[in-house]
Amino acid sequence: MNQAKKIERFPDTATDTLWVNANIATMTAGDTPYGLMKNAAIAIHDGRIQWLGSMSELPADYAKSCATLYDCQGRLVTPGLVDCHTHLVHGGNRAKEFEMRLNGASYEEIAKAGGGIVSTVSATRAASESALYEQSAPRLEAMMAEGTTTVEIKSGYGLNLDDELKMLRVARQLGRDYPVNVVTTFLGAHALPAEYAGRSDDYIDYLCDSVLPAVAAENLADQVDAFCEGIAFSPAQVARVFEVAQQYDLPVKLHAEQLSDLKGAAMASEQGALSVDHLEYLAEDDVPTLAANNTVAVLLPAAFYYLRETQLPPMAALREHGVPMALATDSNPGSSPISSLPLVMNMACTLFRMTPQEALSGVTRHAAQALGLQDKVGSLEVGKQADLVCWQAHEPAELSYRIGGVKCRAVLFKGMLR
Ligand code: DI6
Ligand code: FE
Repeated sequence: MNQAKKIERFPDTATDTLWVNANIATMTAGDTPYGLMKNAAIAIHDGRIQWLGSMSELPADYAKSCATLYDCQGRLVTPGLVDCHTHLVHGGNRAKEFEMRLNGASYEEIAKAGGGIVSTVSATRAASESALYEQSAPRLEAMMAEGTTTVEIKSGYGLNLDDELKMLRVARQLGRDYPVNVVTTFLGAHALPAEYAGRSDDYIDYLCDSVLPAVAAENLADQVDAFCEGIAFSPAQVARVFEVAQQYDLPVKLHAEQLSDLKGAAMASEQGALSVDHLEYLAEDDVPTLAANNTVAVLLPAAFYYLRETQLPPMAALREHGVPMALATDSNPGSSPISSLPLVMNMACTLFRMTPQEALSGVTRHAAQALGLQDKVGSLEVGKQADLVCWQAHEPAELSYRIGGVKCRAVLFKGMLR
């Protein structure tokens, strides 16, 4: 770190908050594992990181001028966690379906029998905007308690104009009310609503002609996603939605290769998608396409676990080609009712054989990239937003090693203790 530059950046201002004696996993790119700085300090001013470095180099006036000083006592500090793929806003739950699955029904069978996503659609449509907010807020609070400071929230259980807008408004409102960055995603092409049964192309027309333009006009979505699957939409249908998204300058991403290989990931990557998500059935041959386009592979081990999937994503090929791998909860009522990113990290290590370092990169730097926010959050660097967690842990590997339950001692969001 170049100290002269740091001081120049914040000329005559005092430090607001100073964290000392920390083991800081900065998660910056480079050769140092975790970008780890032992016995280090971090100074915050105006919601941003003002200075970061070894205790021995800490400018004396920072300690004198700061309003609040935290002694981390050697504990681990990481960037606030980024959950880059969630379906947090939805009505109802699917505990009954969970029971059905345990009695032998498959996810696809449940979907074909009118259950699955479509049953959550009914509950979401039936909920008023305020009821939907009230149901969703506790899930956001649960995520925040586990160290999440940025969360992506998708629509996709409304599947008509009013209810998709309602979901996105709830997501935006949560972002205004809670100390967390919320990124919203339009996922109108999540499932075919019953009223369009047998007319999926007409539904895509409706999304492209009516729903997405209204979402864009109200500035309710930051990006656009779709579910490319046999039980959902074809790559050609997804491509039509992407075309309209691009007309509105909205970045795209895709649920791809979760249950079968439809070649959605390569198509999306070629269209410049920020990420392709799930990927258990991604062919090794398609991995170089992701690498060439710098598309993030978002892996969702909790959905893999919950559906008792056995097909692993092509981990070796993803690694070999240097594809950035992110991790997310996929928090949703059907295939991944989970809020904890640290638990997802453990699942990524045990189920996908990711290393603890890959897992932490997956919920910080690479997850930020999956949202196009890598210049703002996801690593601890001077000038970045001061979102960080001090854990009841000392080494970065502890976050992946525990099966949940690592406590946040303190969480800072935009420089404010929350
Ligand atoms: N893939 C998933 O795992 C979730 N959506 C998707 O496209 C499942 C959503 C649900 O079952 O409600
Ligand atoms: Fe999902």
